[in-house]
Amino acid sequence: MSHSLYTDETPDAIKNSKKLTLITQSTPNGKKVQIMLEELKDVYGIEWDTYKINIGTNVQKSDWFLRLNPNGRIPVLVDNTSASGDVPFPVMETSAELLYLEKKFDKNDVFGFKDELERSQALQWLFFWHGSGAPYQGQTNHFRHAAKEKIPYAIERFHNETLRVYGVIEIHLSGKYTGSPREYLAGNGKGKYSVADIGTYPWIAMYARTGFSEEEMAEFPHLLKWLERIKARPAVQRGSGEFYDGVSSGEKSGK
Ligand SMILES: N[C@@H](CCC(=O)N[C@@H](CS)C(=O)NCC(=O)O)C(=O)O
Repeated sequence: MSHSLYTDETPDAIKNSKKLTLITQSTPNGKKVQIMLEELKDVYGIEWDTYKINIGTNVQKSDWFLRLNPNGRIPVLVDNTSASGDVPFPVMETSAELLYLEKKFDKNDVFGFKDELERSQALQWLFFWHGSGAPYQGQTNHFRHAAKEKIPYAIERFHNETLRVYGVIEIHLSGKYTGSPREYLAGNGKGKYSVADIGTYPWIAMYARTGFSEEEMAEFPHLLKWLERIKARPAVQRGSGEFYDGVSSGEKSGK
């Protein structure tokens, strides 16, 4: 390879793929893109390769990975089919990845919208979770479960902010101010299952692991029903399922 996005260290499975490759681990962020690919498979029969890593080894901080995503985090899409010359096209940041996949494969807007205003709604909720949900819930996880020092203020702050964000989604789904309850985040009327839901669901689905009690969640009945509705989808179950556990053979440690 003459270009610098791949090196000798880049796993062959990624370099030599004739398809688009998802580099992932089955965390909430990984699941967003896993689910989107599985949904597109059900509608359009798309094919891709999956390369599973273990972020516990810090392989995502190694040189070969940082060339594909300087942020050193999963998931990343590497599209060898959108290559200019022999240069692959990498996509970082989950919401951008969902939109890339939507544009590339979802010709009938099954997971998006033709109408510009409905499309704007989907972007609003996708950005809302990306900017205001995932960072707070991620920090709640960090300070509650991972931090060596337990700092009560930090735990409480992020716990409460995440609950506030759940409350925003509850207001939206319940129709508190519009008089019309909704089933999904974006779209006219009751809404339509879309990238906005796919980008939000995997995080809220792990509320118990983050440390939210059933009593706290009972404040959000519409949010809980929305979770159940999405969980029932076969593509969501596959995208969160066993296939994505473990690592791919050939994964190289960054150390
Ligand atoms: N804003 C990023 C966040 C990605 C992210 O935080 N990924 C986590 C896993 S859920 C990760 O790779 N952590 C490993 C690390 O921080 O080194 C996105 O939406 O893609």
